[in-house]
This record gives sequence, C-alpha cells and structure tokens, in this order.
Amino acid sequence: MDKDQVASILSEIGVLLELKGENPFKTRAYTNGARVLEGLTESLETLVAEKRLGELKGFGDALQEKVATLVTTGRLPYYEQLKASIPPGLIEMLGIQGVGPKKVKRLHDELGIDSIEKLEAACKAGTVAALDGFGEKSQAKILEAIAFKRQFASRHRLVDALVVAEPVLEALRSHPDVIRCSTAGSLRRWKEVIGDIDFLVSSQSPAEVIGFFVSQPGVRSILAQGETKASVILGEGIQADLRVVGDAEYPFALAYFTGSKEHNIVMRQRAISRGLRLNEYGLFRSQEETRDPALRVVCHDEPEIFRELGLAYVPPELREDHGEFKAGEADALPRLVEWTDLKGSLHNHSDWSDGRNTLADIAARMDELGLEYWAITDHSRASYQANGLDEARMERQLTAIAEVNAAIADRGSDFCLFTGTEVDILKDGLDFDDALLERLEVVVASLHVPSGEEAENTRRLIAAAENPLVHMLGHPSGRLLLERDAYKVNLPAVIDACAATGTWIEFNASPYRFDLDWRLWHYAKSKGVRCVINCDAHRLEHVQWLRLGTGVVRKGWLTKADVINTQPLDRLRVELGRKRARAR
Ligand code: DGT
Ligand code: CA
Ligand code: CA
Ligand code: ZN
Repeated sequence: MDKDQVASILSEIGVLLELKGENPFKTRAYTNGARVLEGLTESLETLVAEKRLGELKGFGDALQEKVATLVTTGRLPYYEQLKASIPPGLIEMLGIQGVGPKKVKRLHDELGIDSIEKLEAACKAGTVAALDGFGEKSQAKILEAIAFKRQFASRHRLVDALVVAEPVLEALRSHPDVIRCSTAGSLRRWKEVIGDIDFLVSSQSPAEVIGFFVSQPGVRSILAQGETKASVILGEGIQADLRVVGDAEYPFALAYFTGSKEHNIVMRQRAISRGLRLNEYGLFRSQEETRDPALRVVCHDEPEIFRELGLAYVPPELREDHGEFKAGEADALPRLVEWTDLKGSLHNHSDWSDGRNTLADIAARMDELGLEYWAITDHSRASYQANGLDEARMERQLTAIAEVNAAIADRGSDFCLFTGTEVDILKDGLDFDDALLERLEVVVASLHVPSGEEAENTRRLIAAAENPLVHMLGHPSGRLLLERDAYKVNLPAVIDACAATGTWIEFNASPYRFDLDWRLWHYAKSKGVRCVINCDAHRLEHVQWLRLGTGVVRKGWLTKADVINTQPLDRLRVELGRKRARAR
C-alpha cells in the first residue's frame, strides 16, 4: 500500500473515532499522522523496513505499528473492526457538506438518526432545528446539501460532461502558466456514462493554475482547494477534479489518471516484472515504491511509457483491460476509425415523422457540411405517437425526396438524400410489406415495443435480420442511458444471425443510447458483422453526434473498414445492394 492510501486510512480512522466520541487527543494523532505522511518525501516502504517510523513527528508506538501493518500487509484489522462497529448510514451522512463527525454523533445520539433518508425526514419535520446549536438556518442548509449531494453523486451522460469540460480545458490551455493539459479518467476514455471529470495540467506555478481553475465561470462551487489539486462542481452538478504536476511527471500522471483502474493494475504489474516501479510520479528503476527523480526512467510522453513496458501505444479508448495488452505486445492494436472518416448517416428523421426539419433543409445542411449522403428513415405506421408514415404517405415522400435530389443535382452537387424507413419490428413481422421495402434504398428495422420475454425479443430481431430487404438493425438493445435499461434480449444470438445473413448492426450515436453497447462490438467484429454509425438525427444539430458516437464506438476496437458509412457514395451503393442480390 502506498503512502497516500495509508494516509487516507489514517484520516478516516480519525473521523471514525470522533464519531464514536473518543478522546480528542487520540483522534488528532491519526489526523496529524495522515498529514505527515502526505508531505513525506522519503519512501514509506524504506522507513518501515528500516524501522524508522518513530522519527516522524507525532508517531507514537500505536501509530507506528498500524502504519507498518498497513504497508506490509495492505490491511489493518483494527480499522476494519472500527468501521464495522459504526452504522454505514452514519458514515454516509459525513458526505453531506457541513455535517462533520460531531454533528453526526449528536444527531444519532439525540434523535436516533442513522441514515441520510432519516436526516432528510427529520429536517422536513423541523426536529433538527430544535436541537441545541442547530437552528432553522442550519436545518435548511442540511436539506440543501442533501439535494446537492444527490445531484452530483449521480452518474452523468458523456455529452453532459463534455459540454461543461471542454470550455474549462480550452481556458486551461490558454493560460500562460500551463505547459501541458488534458482531460483524464473516464472522459478521456470516452465512457458513455461518467462519474466525475478529471483534468491534468503540468506547470511550474501550480497555485496560479489552481486559482484560475476554481474561478472559471462554469464553477458552481468549490469542494476542495489545495496546493496541487482542487475539486469543484461544474454546471449542472458534475464534479471535476484538477491535478497539477511538474512537466517531467506529466506523462506518468496522465497515464495513471486516465485509467482505467483495471488497466493500471496490469501496467503496474508489467513494470514490476521488469524490475521497475510505475506510479503516478514516474517509472522508476527501483524494487520499491518511490518518487525519487534520480531513479526515473525518462519518458517524454505516453507512447514512450508504453514502449518502455514492451507495448505499442494503446489509445485511451482501449484502456479497459479488454485485450489491449495481448494485442499491444504483438503490435496488433487496430487503427481505430475516426469521425472524419464518416461520409453520412443512414438512420435519420425529418418533419414527415417526429423530426424537426424539412427534407430540403436537411439535404442542404448535410451537403454544406461536406457529407456525401444522408438517409431519411422516418418511422413506419405502427409508431403512430411519432407520426409514423403509412404506405400512402411513404409513396408521397419518395416523390418529395426525388424532387430534393433533382434540385441538388441542378446545383451541381453529387450529394444524395437516400429514401428509407425505420420500420417497426412487430410481433409477427415488419410493419411494411416486402413490396414497399424493396423500393426503399435504406431499411433500418427497430424494435420499439418489446415483449417481456427474452426469447420472444430475440426471435423477433432474428426474424428481422433474416429478411433480405433489411439492411440493418436499429438501436438493438433499446436502452436509454441513465433512464431505461435494455429490454431482455440475447444479443450474442442476434449478432450471430446478423453475421449469417449479412445484416449490419447500427451503432446509434445518440448520447442517450450509444447502442449496440461498445462491449459487444469486439464480438460482433470477430463474427464479421459490420457497423453503421448512425445519428438517428431528429434535428440538424444532431449531426454532431457522428463525432460523439465514433468516440464511444472506438472502444469496441472498430477500424474504418468495419464501418459501412466510411464508404464513399458509389461504394456504399454497392454495399446496399449486396444482401439483396445474395437473396435473389
Ligand atoms: P468515473 O469517474 O467513475 O467515471 O471513472 P474514472 O475512471 O474517471 O475514475 P476516477 O475519477 O475515480 O479516477 C481517475 C483515474 O485514476 C482512474 O481511471 C484510474 C486512476 N485511479 C484512481 N484510483 C485508483 C486506484 O485506487 N488504483 C489505481 N490503480 N488507479 C486509480
Ligand atoms: Ca473520473
Ligand atoms: Ca476523479
Ligand atoms: Zn428508433
């Protein structure tokens, strides 16, 4: 266990003892001990090995013994028993701003409150204000802090985090004291849902950078502000952490704080097996934990760290311990698809169903952006709440699209608006007859009203894939991130059916969906199933989702060749005809 982990356990022990009403001298010994360890420049392992812990300020026998146990065994029974003796609700209550151990103890002793829920109820009933030393004002503050904690303790969609993180990163980048900076953590790895935002900066003037960071316009409140790190709440309640390091440490800190934890553990092991030590401060020629710059293996950037550990550079998206080490050793990591490789989107809506814009406006904008094609796949008749089209309206839309394409050609552009449908997968087949589907250039089949039975949903999706006129399955799990779980379905079986029939699977780039989940693309790809990165656009600005979706689907190891809509228009036409031709 390293010194920061030991320090954090010591300070937790201090808090737990205070909760129990222990004598303040004992409590303070742990809190001070934690602070001494945080500022330690020597290796803690060495101090323990040489039995020199007694040299540290305020380290009596009891504290020395506990630190030694933690460092050598990674565990401390005293701490575990102490923690187990306290109701977990009390520990959770400590997480409310302005509620420290003394207050928690009094709320528990005098009102029997042992959870956040009970505290909230008591505040609402007014009983907390009646306690000596609390009052109306502090009762209202506690209620506010509970609401606040709920909001920021939750998880957030990637897009919501990016929107608040990008301006802060831009600001940091332009600050004269910032040498290098980046996001780290799950945001840099393009996770579809994230906990908190992490920023990393290298600088020789950390105090200036920290001060600048906490005074950004997006900062709603400051949770902690130290000499080299700070935590704030941004925008709609998303926590953001900043760490400032020296420039020589920067690549190592970036690798460490990018994670994932699982990836870091393997990296650390690889270092150890080469007689080295890897931590957030560097890669060291050492058998034990250290941050001695004299022992540091010089790496100017992340690729050099990977090289030192016998690996090809692993892009952040792949750092999930999902096979990147085996592939990295063999220099067999994929060259991932880029959003700029995309030539259009094959699942989109217009104002003919539940989209916002007209066919002409959509075509004009996508052409102007330099895309080569865009499919209009409005809903079919069963999606009546989304103003789905019946056969007669479908017929009229075909004429309207032909007119738009003619006008585009008149302007001298090669851009193509494809006809199509997002046809509903019903209990007993598709919502349109084959005779109509055959006349549409792009057919997306989606399950919008699933059954409660896994076997039944799986059967319906497989039946849709088996229709030679269906090009791809839309949002195959039906999940809405942080809102609605996927319906029950055996996705590997669906993937197998798509592989067998030459059906593509959509990666729905809507930040509410990101469906099919990136974790399944590795399997789909191994079966030869091809991906279509679709915006499922309902407004012009949703075209931006091409960038977001590509970021997330890269986590599924996809290359340009794995994604159909990287093909230019003429090649795409050939691809669209392939499955149909095979069936004839
Ligand atoms: P999140 O915020 O829950 O979406 O996920 P991350 O991955 O951003 O996690 P976070 O913010 O707790 O920490 C950022 C990175 O720091 C994490 O990806 C890996 C590294 N890290 C944090 N704690 C540990 C740890 O205890 N062990 C190791 N090996 N790495 C850690
Ligand atoms: Ca994070
Ligand atoms: Ca964090
Ligand atoms: Zn849909």
